[in-house]
Amino acid sequence: MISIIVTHKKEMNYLKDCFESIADQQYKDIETILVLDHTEDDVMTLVREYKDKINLSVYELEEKTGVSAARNYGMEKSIGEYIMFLDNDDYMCRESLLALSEAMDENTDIAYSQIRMSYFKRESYLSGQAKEYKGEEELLEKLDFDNPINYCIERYGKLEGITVLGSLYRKSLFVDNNIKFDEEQPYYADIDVVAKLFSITDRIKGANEAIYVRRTHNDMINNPALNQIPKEETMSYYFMAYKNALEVVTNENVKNQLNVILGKFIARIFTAKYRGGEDERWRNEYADKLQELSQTINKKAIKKSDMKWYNKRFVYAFMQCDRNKIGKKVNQNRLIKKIVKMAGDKKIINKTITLYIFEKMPLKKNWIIFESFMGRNYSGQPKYIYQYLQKYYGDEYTYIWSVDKKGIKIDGKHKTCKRWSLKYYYYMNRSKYWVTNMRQPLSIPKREETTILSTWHGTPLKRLVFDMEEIYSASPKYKNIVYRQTREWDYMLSDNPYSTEKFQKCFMLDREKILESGYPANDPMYAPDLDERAKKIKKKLGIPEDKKVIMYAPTWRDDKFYESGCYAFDMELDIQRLKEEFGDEYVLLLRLHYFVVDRFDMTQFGDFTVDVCNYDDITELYLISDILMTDYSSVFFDYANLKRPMLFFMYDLETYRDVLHGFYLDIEKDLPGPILMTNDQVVDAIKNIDKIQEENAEKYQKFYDRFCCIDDGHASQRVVEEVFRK
Ligand code: C2G
Repeated sequence: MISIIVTHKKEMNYLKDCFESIADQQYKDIETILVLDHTEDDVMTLVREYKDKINLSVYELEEKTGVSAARNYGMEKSIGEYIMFLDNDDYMCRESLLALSEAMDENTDIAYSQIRMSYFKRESYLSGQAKEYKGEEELLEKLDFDNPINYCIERYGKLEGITVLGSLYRKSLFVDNNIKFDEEQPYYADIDVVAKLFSITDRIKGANEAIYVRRTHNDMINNPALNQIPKEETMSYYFMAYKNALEVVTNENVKNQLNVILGKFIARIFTAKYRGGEDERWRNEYADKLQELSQTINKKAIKKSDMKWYNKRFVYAFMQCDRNKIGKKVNQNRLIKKIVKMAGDKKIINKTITLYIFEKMPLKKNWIIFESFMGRNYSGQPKYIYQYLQKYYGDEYTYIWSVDKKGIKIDGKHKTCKRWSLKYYYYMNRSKYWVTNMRQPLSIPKREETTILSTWHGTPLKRLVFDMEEIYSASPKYKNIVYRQTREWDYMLSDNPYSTEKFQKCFMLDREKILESGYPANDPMYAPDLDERAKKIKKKLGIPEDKKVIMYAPTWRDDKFYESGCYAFDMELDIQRLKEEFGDEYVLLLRLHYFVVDRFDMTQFGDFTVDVCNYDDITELYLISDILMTDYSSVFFDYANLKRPMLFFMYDLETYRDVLHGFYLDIEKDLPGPILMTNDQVVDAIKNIDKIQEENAEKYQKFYDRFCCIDDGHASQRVVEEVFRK
């Protein structure tokens, strides 16, 4: 029998996945031992659900606390001949236990799995929806699965990676050799245990079919995994773990691997902390301790390792120099690293020039740099704030636009700089104000006196950042990155009280930073000369005055990506059919989201369609549209200011809402127009658009009162007065 030992302190969602993966095993001769470590969660409902499915018994730690104590307790209670440790945030694939048990013959004491890292829950992982962990592929290529030391110790390159997880152990190994987890060690206790096990036995075998998934948490701010906790909190345990492990290891190879792991820590983590960290301990206590430990390093092991040459050189120097010289050595090492990195990277060269040259020049108090959708066009809130400033405060400011290509037409007196060019770094670093409708890059050195006005680009329907469970589209470190970016914001605009509430939560922002001003980009919808403006825009696009306009403006799909920021789009709308039905009366504008790079050949539809994917400013397109058809895009919150009809073509509603995103609104109840799933319904709705508008009148008014209650044509003024003129 296999005893699976699971310990639990918090995170119920994870625990369910973990249990489910046990229940799903092909191999059934198991018991599951759950040890609760003073949890505040109500686990009993889940326990009842899985009691029989996974042969579950539950124990609670009484006086003791910590994973080590919980695992030891679990071992004591186990009755299986074999044991396995499964963390409550991890899971296994179906075949795992069967494969491990098959590998465990009479000549084997330890059978280990393939370990995979993932940020995703089990369902996403198994269905292939989860993205691969960064660097996993290269790492796997380098590893020799059949070599246990290489696979179970060397692969991690850091102490916190070494783990007892994913392996099946003959329980007598622990009992006969009195191996236990050190209860004084809340962190890193695995290392000592693994080192002992690998010294006691070499009857260790890999089970290729067994896959153990270690989960990294995508929210390191609110829910860090053990290895995401700040180093300073765990350093004393780090030293202890390393020392204990070295003391028990008799196997030379394991010892060498531990040496390399310490060498990497000194060359990478320690040097970064020594220079950059505010924590003095890195320069005193930790430096001393590491120097002492470094005396155990076998230089040959470092020499043979995959460490970079300059890091090896640094470790040798570190082992020999006295404390007073460490600072000098660290500086040398950092300089070499920088030069090596700069050799192929323009961004790092520009950043270095910024730090060493531009940063020394005074800040320009009247310089404002604007950027819309990462420099792709002249649009959005930045455009209308800029126009207002130009009109009323013209020469008082120097206006700079960051653009990602040549040829973007911008009115008024201004300068431009190409995103990521040296000029861009120059203007960013010296400008007092940054106005952007997305997130600013963290790699641009921002001064303390710089004011960042984040205008954002829409009222949210889809859940954002900290309200998202899984992150499919961006880097799984997204939450952490956004957290750092939003700490730098001085102001964030909101279009309505609903957005204010959502932004506060999803960006973890203080209420004071949010300016509930309405959206400057919606000002033109209240302009007295709206009809005149619309006529001009129609003319510019070659649309006959007597033709009515339908704009189809869907959003992007997180799971249809080519690469970051470049997405595919499946055209589900039957344009040919619409042309046949409505070609005499309407023109169709096709406006895809700026992330979508797919383009459709629309020449076959003649005058019926106009491709406006590259048209700069969607606000202008709203002005000429008689009907807006969209899906989950925030465009409908803005367009509602015009009180014109809206249709929601949500052919993939279930996947989008239930798998990819999740919504803040109850769309069946709250949307001011019909949800359409098929092309038949679309045709029908357009035919009956007046009737639909009538039927939805009350709902529409409610929607308008909730989301358009602040917009009145003067949002730009409110923003300018508050941010620039106070
Ligand atoms: N947009 C556009 N054309 C589209 C879709 C969107 O020009 N077909 C522009 C609009 O200005 C819109 C903005 O991009 O307001 C945001 O678009 P969404 O489709 O809502 O998608 P996303 O970029 O994910 O932003 O709080 C809002 C969210 O952040 C959504």
